[in-house]
Amino acid sequence: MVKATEKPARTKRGVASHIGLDNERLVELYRTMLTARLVQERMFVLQRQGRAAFAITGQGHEAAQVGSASALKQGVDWIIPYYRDLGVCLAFGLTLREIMLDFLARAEGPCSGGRQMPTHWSKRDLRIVSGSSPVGTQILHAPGIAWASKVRGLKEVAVVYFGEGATSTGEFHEGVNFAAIHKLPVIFFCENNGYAISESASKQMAVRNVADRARGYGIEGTSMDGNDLIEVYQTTLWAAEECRNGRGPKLLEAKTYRIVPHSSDDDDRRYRTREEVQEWSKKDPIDRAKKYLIEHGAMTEADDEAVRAEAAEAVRDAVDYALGQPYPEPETALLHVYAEDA
Ligand SMILES: Cc1ncc(C[n+]2csc(CCOP(=O)(O)OP(=O)(O)O)c2C)c(N)n1
Ligand SMILES: [Mg+2]
Repeated sequence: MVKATEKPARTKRGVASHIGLDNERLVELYRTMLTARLVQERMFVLQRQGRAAFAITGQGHEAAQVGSASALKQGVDWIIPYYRDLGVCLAFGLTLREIMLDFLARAEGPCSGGRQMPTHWSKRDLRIVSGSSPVGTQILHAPGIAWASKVRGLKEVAVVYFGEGATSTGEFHEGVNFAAIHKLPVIFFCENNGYAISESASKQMAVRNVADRARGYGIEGTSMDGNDLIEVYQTTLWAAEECRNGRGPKLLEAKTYRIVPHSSDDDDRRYRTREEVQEWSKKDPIDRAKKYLIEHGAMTEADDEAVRAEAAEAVRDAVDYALGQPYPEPETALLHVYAEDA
C-alpha cells in the first residue's frame, strides 16, 4: 500500500494500489456517487414534468467529483464548483434536501433562496463559493482565496472546478499564472469531458491534454483517468498535501465523459454518435467503483442493493420535501441584490 500523500504511480490497469481508505469509507464514497447519479436522473424527469425550468447535470462525472471532493478537508478547504458539480457539493456536505430546494427554486434554498439559476451552489459554513454563469469566471476566485490563506499563514487549500472548455478563457490563464507566480495553495481541477456543449476539445485547444498547459505556467499538471474513483481520490489527496506544504498550485485533469446531453436544452445527437456514448457508458464510473469494492471485499452484491435502495429513498424524501415548500415571495425579489439601509 502506498502512502496517502504519495503521487500515485500509473500502471496499465490504473493506479498502483489503493490508499488508506477503509471499507466503510469506500462504501460511503460509492453511496455518494450513486446518490448523485439518482438525484440527477430525477432532475431531468422533474424538468420534463414542467416542475423545474432547467436541468444541467453530470452523470458520468461522479468519480471525478466525489473522488476529488472527498480527499479535501471539510470546513478547512474551500471549493468553487461549476454548474456540473452536484457530486462535488454532495461530497462536501450539501444535503440532498438543500440541493432539491435550490433546484426547485424554493425560498428555503440555501444557495440563493430561489433567486439564482439552479446549480449555482454556495454555502458559507461549508466553504462552498458561488460561481457566476459565464464560463470560467469562477477560476479567478481560487487564487484570491488561496492568497488570503497564504498571507494569514493558514493551511487552507482552494479548489476550483471547471470543464476543459473553460481552459480556453482568459480567466484560466490569469488565474493559473497568478497562482503559479505566488505559489498559492490552489488545485485547478478540470473535468475534461471532451465537449463544450457541441464543440469538441480538439476545436478549442491544440494540446492533447489540459494538464500539458501547466508547464507553460511553471507548475505541475497531471492527467488522471477521471472515471477511476481511487485514482482521482489519491491524486487529489497528494495535490492538496503539496499545497499545504507550500509547494504551490497543481493542475489536475480528470478525463471523463458526460453520458447525458449538456443540459435539458441540448440535443446531443446533433454532434456525437450514439456509438461514442455507448462506448463511454461501458466505462461508467459507478459500475467501476462497484466492481472495485466487490473485488476488494468492501461490499457484497446484497450490500449494493441496500445502498441503492437507501439512496433512492433519500432522493424521494428530498424531492417530496422540496416540492412541499413555498416559492419566495415576489416582494423579496430584490433582497441581496442591492445593499440594504442599516
Ligand atoms: C463566457 C460564456 N460563453 C458561453 C457560455 C455558454 N456555455 C455554457 S456551458 C458552456 C460549455 C462549457 O464547456 P466546458 O467548460 O467543457 O464544461 P462542460 O459543460 O463540458 O462540463 C458554454 C459554451 C457561457 N455560459 N459563458
Ligand atoms: Mg467539457
